[in-house]
Amino acid sequence: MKQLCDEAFFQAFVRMCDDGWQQGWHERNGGNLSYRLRPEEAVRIQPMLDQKGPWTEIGVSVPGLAKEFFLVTGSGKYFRNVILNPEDNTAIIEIDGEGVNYRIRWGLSGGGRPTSELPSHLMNHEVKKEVSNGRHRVIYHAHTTNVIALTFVLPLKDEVFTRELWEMATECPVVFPDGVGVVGWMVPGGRTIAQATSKLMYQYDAVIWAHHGMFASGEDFDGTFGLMHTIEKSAEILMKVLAVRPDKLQTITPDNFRDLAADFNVTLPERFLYDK
Ligand code: 2HA
Ligand code: ZN
Repeated sequence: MKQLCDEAFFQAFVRMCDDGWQQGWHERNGGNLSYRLRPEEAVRIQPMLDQKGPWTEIGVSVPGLAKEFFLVTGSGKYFRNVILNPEDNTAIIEIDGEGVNYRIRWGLSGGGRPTSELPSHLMNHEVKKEVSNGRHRVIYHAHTTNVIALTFVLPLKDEVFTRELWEMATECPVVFPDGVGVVGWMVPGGRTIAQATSKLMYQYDAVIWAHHGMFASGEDFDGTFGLMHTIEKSAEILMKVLAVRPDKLQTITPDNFRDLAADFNVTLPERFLYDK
């Protein structure tokens, strides 16, 4: 019989966990990943779903995700172990018809619960499903070192983070033309931070959590990992620049960005192209 681990989406999920671990973004049990299955994938895996766990409250209401299936990392599980034993470290969950409860249908073979950030993942999925007309399927949370460092030294404003990160690499405004959102420090793992983050997901594909990490959303694993990687690399360059010469000698100017936007067919909101 076909196994879940033969599915392409499952293999891409496991690979992405390992890629994130290799980048150094997942110390201990840090970070989490979720994937909203395509209808045909959910149908195909039904014979492999060997559990019907108890319905459990999500803690938030996501009616837009009623009856959807997700592959998620487990709470307290280490990204570095996912590739060694995916069945123990991840789970397939099903959302009920109202979008208020979930149940485990496969995985977490040694026991456990889905990621502690399930409210944020599901609220972000609900928003992104709506605004992308169903195209976005991946939500990724990582403890990206340089982005975290920046939240101690830059004002916690979307405009400032977006502009500074854009300036650090020419392709940045092409990769995240809508910019990045910033949430001030909040207690992780609950409804309040989920609400604040998902509100920003209407506008942005990436949201920074001050002194904690980042959330990224995308259509597939490559695009979502690539977005996280691009932003974190840009933050790394910015940290180096700030360490050596905070008053940059030269940079990419607002008019440079406007020229880039015209040539690369992207719209860059003028609110990020302010005079400094
Ligand atoms: O430990 O990253 O935000 C998992 C987390 C919580
Ligand atoms: Zn975290």
